[in-house]
Amino acid sequence: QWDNHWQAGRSTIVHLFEWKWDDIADECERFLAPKGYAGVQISPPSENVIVTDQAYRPWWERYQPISYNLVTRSGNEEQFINMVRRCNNVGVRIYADAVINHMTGDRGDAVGTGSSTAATSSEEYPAVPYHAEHFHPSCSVNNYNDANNVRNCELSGLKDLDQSNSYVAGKIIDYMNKLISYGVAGFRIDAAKHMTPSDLKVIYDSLNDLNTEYGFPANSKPFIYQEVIDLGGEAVKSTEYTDLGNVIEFKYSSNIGRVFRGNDKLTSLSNWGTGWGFIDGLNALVFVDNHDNQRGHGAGGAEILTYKVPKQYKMAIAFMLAHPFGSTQVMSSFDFENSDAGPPHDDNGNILSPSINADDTCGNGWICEHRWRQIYNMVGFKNAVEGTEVQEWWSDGNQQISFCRGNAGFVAFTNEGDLRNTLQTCLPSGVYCDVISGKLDNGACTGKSVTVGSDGTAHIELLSSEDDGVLAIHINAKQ
Ligand code: ARE
Ligand code: CA
Repeated sequence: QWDNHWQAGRSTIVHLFEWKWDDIADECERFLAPKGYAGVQISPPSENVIVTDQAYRPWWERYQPISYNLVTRSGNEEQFINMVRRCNNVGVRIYADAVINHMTGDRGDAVGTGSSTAATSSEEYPAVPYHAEHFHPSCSVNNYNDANNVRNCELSGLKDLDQSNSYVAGKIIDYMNKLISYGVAGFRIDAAKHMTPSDLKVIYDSLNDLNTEYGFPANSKPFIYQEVIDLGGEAVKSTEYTDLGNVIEFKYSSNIGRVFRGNDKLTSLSNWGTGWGFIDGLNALVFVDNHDNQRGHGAGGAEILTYKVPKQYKMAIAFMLAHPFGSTQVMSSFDFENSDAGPPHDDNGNILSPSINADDTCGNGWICEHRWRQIYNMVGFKNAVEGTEVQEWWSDGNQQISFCRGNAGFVAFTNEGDLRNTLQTCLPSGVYCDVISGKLDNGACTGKSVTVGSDGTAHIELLSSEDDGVLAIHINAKQ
């Protein structure tokens, strides 16, 4: 449950938020595998209610399941199977977002993306089937100081399943085992905070081993990462879930945002990790932003960095990928102004595919942060320095830092002022390409280059006027 099943030489999960299955399959082959990404978090594959009372179909309708049939705006069951096979074939793992805490909100007689119907007000979901007896009595999650309220009442009015009921647990287990049989490598557990750890343990313990037909070794357990928002000061603690699997460390997201927004000094990052009150890195899944907090849902508020603040955002992601803490995840968004609006779509509500520009970036309303050079090249950095430690931490005592990863990589940041300094890079002598301002291309650097001397030092220049506030070099991008 803790092994993320990343292949050797790969790292980082990209959340292809609201992407269609066919597009994800293409993306695994044409981009994610060649760039060294380890996996994809997909939007919930279970059939969801169609929300009809808004100006557009909101992204969040996918967090209101109406059945466990695999048919959504992302595609149908056949397309799902095909995606997981094609991604696994090129060594990219698929992690499914499992919405198992609840079903829909109170939406009267409702229809789902696969034409299933439900009488939501009376908690009748015939396509599972679930009936009223499978849900907790109605009450609202309104007191985060009371674990029973958080777990046994309705989050945002969503009909709250009773996972202590063996029939309910069985339906959830069947759903997750179906996804395992199709080759997924694990699950994000949505709203895990709102479920009782002992009930989750029963479910996780009943999951099948990963399917060896997709290249997983025998006896592999699915990777589990649980959404437990714990910024402190509430009844439910993330440590209640670390015995069950990984937990998303939301303190990481809010703190890295605060620091790189300039509200704290980069020098304070010297003890980044458990020194900041985070759970242990081996238990933690981390990111700069996710689909909730990038738009003011969930937790973290104005501290969260997103694609809308690109310079600081890329610095924060570069720091995350340069630092060894946690299993890393990168957000890949569609452009939004309104926090409820769904993905780019046609007049019939069908999701549009991203277009791909000549410089690898996306169009058609898709941001594709994972295709930004500074981001995918830092995934390459992370892969190059795998297994090494942070060494030779340097700072100016304020907003400039640098450090080595073993003898494999070196990174420098400035969030204020020009950095001009001779620094220890820990690298063998030679000329290295900065993978932020460019890359190594046919033996030459398309961006800045750094000359490392025989003592491992180099003159580093990183000016506040540059597009990016980070410089990164590693052994796989040596001239
Ligand atoms: C939508 C409408 C609601 C409506 C409801 C039912 O927006 O107005 O009442 O439907 O009809 C997402 C959206 C919700 C949406 C829901 C269902 O964010 O807006 O509701 O889908 O369509 C808490 C939870 C945490 C949760 C966040 C959002 O603890 O688990 O809230 N995050 C996950 C997903 C979300 C998803 C759901 C759960 C539901 O990532 O995308 O919701 O499946 C403090 C607490 C946190 C709390 C936070 C916000 O910080 O510590 O625990 O997070 O406040 O309340
Ligand atoms: Ca619950």
